[in-house]
Amino acid sequence: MAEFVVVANRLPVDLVTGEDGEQHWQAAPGGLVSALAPTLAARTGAWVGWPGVPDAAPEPFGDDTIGPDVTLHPVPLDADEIAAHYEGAANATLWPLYHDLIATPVYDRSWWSVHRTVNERFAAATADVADEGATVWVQDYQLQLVPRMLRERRPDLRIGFFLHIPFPPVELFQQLPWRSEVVDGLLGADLVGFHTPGGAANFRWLAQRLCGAEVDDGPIGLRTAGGEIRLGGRTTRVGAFPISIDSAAFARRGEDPSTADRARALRAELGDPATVLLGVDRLDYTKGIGVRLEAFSELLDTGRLDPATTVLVQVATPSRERVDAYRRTREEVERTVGRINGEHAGIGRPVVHYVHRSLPPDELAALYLAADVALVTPLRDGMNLVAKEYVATRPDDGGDLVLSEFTGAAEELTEARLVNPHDLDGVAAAIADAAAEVGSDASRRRMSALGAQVAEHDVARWAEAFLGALG
Ligand code: ADQ
Repeated sequence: MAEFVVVANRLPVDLVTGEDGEQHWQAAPGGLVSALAPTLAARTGAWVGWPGVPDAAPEPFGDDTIGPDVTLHPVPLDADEIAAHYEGAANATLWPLYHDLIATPVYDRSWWSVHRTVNERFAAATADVADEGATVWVQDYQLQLVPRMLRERRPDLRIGFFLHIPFPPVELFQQLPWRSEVVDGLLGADLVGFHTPGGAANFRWLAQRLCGAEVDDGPIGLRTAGGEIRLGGRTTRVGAFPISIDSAAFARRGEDPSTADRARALRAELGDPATVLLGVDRLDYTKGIGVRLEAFSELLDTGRLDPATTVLVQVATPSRERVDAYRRTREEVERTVGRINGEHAGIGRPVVHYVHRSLPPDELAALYLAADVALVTPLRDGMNLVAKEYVATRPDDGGDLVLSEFTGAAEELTEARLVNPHDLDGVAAAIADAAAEVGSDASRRRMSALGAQVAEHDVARWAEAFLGALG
């Protein structure tokens, strides 16, 4: 039995099939794992999650990489459940609804019924592993029904929930046929955390409107649980807890001479251009990859950037490839890259270098160090860790950051060149200005301020603030 339980869509390890045809576990390192490892390791810990492949139902097992006393509890999903719950309700209903309807959400009743069943399964697995009075931290939009389901099974638990994506404006959220169920599901928690105060305020308003809760109307605190929602004799608190990264680890990589060597080699491989622009994203329609490609294209068309001395590197990790909107986004991005290169590249000298793969952390760090300007232009993003990773990897205070106002990160990284991703002229102007001012005192001062912000507010502080508020 565990005193501290993390519940997330995925386990911190993936079940993969090796070249020998045998299945084995492979660490899936990520921000969440490094943020929670200290808390998990300090107590008897458990992590409840899906192993990432259909029908896998292994017994719980220990994982020493996180801590000596940490047990992983796989929750099995079959292929139909993956299609209806994960690809359907989570990624074709909730994801687009919570990201401002950039794609049209699909409201499918059969998906939702499977979504409910899967949330029940996660709640039941958690109820089985949590000790009397344990603390449980449920993560993200796939599991919003879990807090209520778990509360009903185990009223003794202290339950926290954190939403990693934006919580939408109330008038958009009201479209969801299961809106009251979701709000009530979250109200099963003692503390519900969001990236921004705005998301928390939207949720509080909906709790009153849809569930008849009593709420206070004070300002929502940052890194504290200010807002209170009272329903059925219980109180749920809400707060804004902006997530971050392991800033020191990124800074160490940035300072490592081997990273600088690799960054120099990368620039040489790119043909030693005067200016390197960089985009790094999951290939997702929310990330605004098309926006920056169009802005770049216009700058080349109008001669404001020179294709002989400027390159754009776009690294896009394959993502959710079985969901239609993602297939279309990939086609659009690849068509645009082809068009720009067709119009502006020289023979053997592309102007857009497009990589549709995930890169290892060392290579990513070298790219961050090699880039003069990082382009982070989502149409909507809960936080955006790439922006924070880029500034944390630049202990030289070099580089520049063009950042969409529509990211959670923009509320903290206020010294970045903030842009409205719907305003193509504005995005193009910010890119042109950043390219013209590479290495200037002004851009160094701004990068230094950005680096200091991310160094101070790292992911350990995020986890401490949330768990401190949860009590
Ligand atoms: P994501 O939408 O996945 O996360 P983001 O915050 O940018 O977005 O994190 C992406 C991560 O993947 C970063 O750590 C980045 O380094 C890595 N990555 C991206 N492309 C890569 C590549 N080609 N190779 C290797 N690594 C790559 C969701 C929300 C965000 C929120 C996070 C955390 O959508 O808004 O910031 O959760 O809460």
